[in-house]
Amino acid sequence: MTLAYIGLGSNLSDPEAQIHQAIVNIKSIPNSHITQISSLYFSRPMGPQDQPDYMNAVLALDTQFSALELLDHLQTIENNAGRVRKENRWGARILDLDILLFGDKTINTERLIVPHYGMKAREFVLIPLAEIAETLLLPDGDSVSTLAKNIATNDLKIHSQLNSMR
Ligand code: 5RU
Ligand code: CA
Ligand code: CA
Repeated sequence: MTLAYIGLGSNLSDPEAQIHQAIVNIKSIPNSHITQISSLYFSRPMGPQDQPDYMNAVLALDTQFSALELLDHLQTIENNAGRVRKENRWGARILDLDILLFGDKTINTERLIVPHYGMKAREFVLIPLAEIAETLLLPDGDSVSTLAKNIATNDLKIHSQLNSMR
């Protein structure tokens, strides 16, 4: 079994409902169990600014799958939510499910890079991650709590608890 951390994001088509439904669907991934879910957060868009605010959360999933098998499951859930791949990189999306961490593995392939390359610079990842994994260290030894404490909040706000969905 591997403890994976997954980032969830949405800024289209009722983001709160999208995140809720994504959690329901992640719960139905076989051979895997959600162990922690962060609060749901409102966040300002990073990258392109001409898009709606996001809702973001992070969850921990104990899984028997390989990282690439897990990625297949997550991409199926994204596609079933109606996600369409557009030319505009980093534009608005119905649902984005990222593998942030996969145990303490480092993965560098065409399809998948873990740890997620942007996570140390994104408050909407670090702050929810620190909420559910206070003592977690990244594969490079950095403390998630220390990174979260030192990053600018960029107006990140808790919207609601998702704990009841475990
Ligand atoms: C450049 C900088 C590009 C940071 C991206 C999300 C980035 C986002 C999200 C919020 C993107 C990738 N902003 N911007 N939440 N994804 N708040 O999930 F993150 S595009
Ligand atoms: Ca993302
Ligand atoms: Ca993604």
